[in-house]
Amino acid sequence: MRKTYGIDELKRKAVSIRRDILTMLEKAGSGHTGGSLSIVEILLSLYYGGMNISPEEFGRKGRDKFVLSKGHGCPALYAVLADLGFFPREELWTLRKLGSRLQGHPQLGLPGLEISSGSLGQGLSVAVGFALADRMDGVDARVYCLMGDGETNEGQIWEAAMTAAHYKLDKLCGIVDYNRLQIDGFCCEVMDLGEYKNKWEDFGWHAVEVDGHDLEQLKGAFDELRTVKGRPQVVIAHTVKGKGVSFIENRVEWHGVAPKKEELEKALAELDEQEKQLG
Ligand SMILES: Cc1ncc(C[n+]2csc(CCOP(=O)(O)OP(=O)(O)O)c2C)c(N)n1
Ligand SMILES: [Mg+2]
Repeated sequence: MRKTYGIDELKRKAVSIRRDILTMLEKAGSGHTGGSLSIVEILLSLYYGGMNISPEEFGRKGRDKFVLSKGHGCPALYAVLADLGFFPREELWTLRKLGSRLQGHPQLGLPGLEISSGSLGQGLSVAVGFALADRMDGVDARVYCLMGDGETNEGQIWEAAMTAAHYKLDKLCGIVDYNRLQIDGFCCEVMDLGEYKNKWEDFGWHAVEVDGHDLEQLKGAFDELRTVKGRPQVVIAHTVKGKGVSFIENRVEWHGVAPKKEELEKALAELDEQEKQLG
């Protein structure tokens, strides 16, 4: 039996996952801080409830599958996978080291990973392939694909979106980490995404918007979307890049840098405070 997690437990977990992310990045001396911190609740909602997946089931036909299309957010995924026991927790501290299974972008070979990723724009196409393959195999499983909002500037995303709607892939669920920032500025300035929900709907998807840090809203959305028939679904998750650390939140300069020792200490103190507030 898979363990079930309450919202309060997951809130505490979000703090400890953020602690791990920041510690890993500081030890690595490089990596993507903002875009890792923004996806914590999305990952928790899927891996600790929404998805039918566990280390024991990994590799079993019929498991739900997760594709981290925004591969640079992998410190968050690694922290979650380690916490669930996909690999030993000590390995977290080898992030980005030569020979480590935890590379700066996900590389197949690490238990829990379904694909290598990092070249943006490709993950949704892979997820479409997984969903089609499951259908052909008569397997009843869901496929989740987490994209960045800036990433959806890529044309390939929309080719995959059209394909998913054409084949009525109702086991496919996309999630967009809608944190409004990309590598070098606000999405609306770099390449405006326009009427974003409408865009997905026009491509034939069932789209919903949630607060991407609200675990109850996320759970509600993933539960509801499981019942949608004949159409792929997307969760537009409104998030804050760098969520959880005051001096990292919404700062474009925190896209691709790791905290230094004293920044880590300050950040960990903030997380300790948040944990205390949770009681
Ligand atoms: C094809 C490709 N082009 C460029 C990059 C470099 N890159 C890494 S992260 C990033 C920004 C992506 O923005 P977004 O999808 O909003 O993710 P966030 O930074 O918010 O996590 C870019 C351009 C890449 N990884 N792949
Ligand atoms: Mg973004």
